[in-house]
Amino acid sequence: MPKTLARVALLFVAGYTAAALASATTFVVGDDKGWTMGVDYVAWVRGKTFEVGDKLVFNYPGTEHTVTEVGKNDYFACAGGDALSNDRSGSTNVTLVGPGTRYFICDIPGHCTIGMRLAVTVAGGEPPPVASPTSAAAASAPATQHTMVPIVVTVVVAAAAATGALTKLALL
Ligand SMILES: *[C@@H]1O[C@H](CO)[C@@H](O)[C@H](O)[C@H]1NC(C)=O
Ligand SMILES: [Cu+2]
Repeated sequence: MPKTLARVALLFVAGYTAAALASATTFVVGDDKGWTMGVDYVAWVRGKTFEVGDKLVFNYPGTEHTVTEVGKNDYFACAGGDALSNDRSGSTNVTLVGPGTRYFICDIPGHCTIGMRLAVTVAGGEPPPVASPTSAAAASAPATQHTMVPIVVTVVVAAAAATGALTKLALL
């Protein structure tokens, strides 16, 4: 019985990953206008749903702008000095590898302050397969917990494998 449960958990994680990969969307930031001044990126984000595995494509003349990823505070302060990453190649692709908000600014002086910045929030899309076996184990006698351990380990390994698959996709 525990073996069956473990298989179900594994299938669940594998299925979730497959679904996430299959539905990956590529967003061209600013659409036809691209990454430039005079575009309202707050409005551009509005109404869009970003999911784990989706990709952002920034198109811009490489000498004129940068795609600089920063933390939340630096996003609001338009400060690129402590950047997480910086690119000015003219074509910057960013894969949204996990849930949470990511912040991008243009680090050319004056550009961010007049609106050349983008905050994208990725929906919390983590699979919850550990939840039921763990809470079931916690609620039952210690003897039952022993049989639950291999299931939890399997789920963790499966989750790690799924993360690995996502990471590989991110590198494509
Ligand atoms: C970025 O993504 C676009 C659209 O998917 C693709 O055409 C382009 O080759 C990618 N650029 C890089 C540097 O990977
Ligand atoms: Cu700029």
